[in-house]
Amino acid sequence: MSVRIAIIGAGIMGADHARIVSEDLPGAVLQVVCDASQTRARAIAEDCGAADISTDPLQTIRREDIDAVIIASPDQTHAPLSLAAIEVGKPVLCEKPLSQNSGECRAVIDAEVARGRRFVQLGFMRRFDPSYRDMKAALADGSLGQAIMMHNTHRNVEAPANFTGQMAITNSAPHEFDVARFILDADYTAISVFQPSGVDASKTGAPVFMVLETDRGHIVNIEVNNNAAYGYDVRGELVGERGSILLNAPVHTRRNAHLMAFEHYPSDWRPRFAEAYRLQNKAFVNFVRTGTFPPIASDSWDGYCATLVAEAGVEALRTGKRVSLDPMVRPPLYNAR
Ligand code: ISE
Repeated sequence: MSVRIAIIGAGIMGADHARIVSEDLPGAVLQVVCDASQTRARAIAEDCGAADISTDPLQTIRREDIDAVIIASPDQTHAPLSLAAIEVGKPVLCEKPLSQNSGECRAVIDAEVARGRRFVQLGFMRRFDPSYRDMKAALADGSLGQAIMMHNTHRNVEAPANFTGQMAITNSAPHEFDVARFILDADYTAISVFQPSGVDASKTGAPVFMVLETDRGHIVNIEVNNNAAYGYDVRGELVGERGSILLNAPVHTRRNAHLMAFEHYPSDWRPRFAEAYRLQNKAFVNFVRTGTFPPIASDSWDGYCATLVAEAGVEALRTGKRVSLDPMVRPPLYNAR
């Protein structure tokens, strides 16, 4: 039988998940689209052929005709809705971040530990991106030697109106916090955050530059510039003792004209990471069917780690000081990789 999925939140990511479920996920059906706005839920349900719509997320999660839930509603709803799904024993694919508050992440971990299994697959989709996967494989095959550093750049065209420098750390950078930690197989021990002088820090989308240290001695730097103007651009380079590997974005053509060469940039992250989203959602359906957590996916523990470092980053930005992170003890449930 097909996995019957409810999507909660019919904004930019909810709409994308609805399209993926209806067009690209054999073995899954889009059963319900739920959104606070009935009009928005209906529009997406009609576009993607969902069986039903709802405006009540808790009731949606509890419906008997729902096997699994994709949470794509605003950040502050992620943890409470994940908890509601765990309570009724339904697997969740939750958009990042799990919460912007580490205490709330801890509550999700406690609920999973109490039930003795993982329910939440977290939407840090970059782990599924072919270019990051190549990077991880290159490190594993030994050709680069030991990893030393990882450079990361994360640029959006224009920050949403509510975006502060703090949200560059709590909403954008968690992607890098997670994927660098995954590739390097290390935990962070400290973070320092810098802002170019002359930048109005209260301005929407003020850029930040972060330097992180890991418990295996790596240095990781991350530039987040949410007002880069020219396009959505994510770059990364892993530097090892004997070589380095750079991410390539999927670019299909290069145009030559007027004595210049041009390549296309997408206007946001969806085209850049389309394959990552598809593979991530496919892994989620497999998780729902088999009960086996996808080996490379992020879980609640990974979400907690990303939020802890984001909280430390916010403090580092506020105080201008390097902030250390305490070593963490991973509950055995999350060792099962
Ligand atoms: C947004 O919320 C995302 O998740 C995107 O992947 C990221 O690139 C963007 O910076 C975030 O604001």
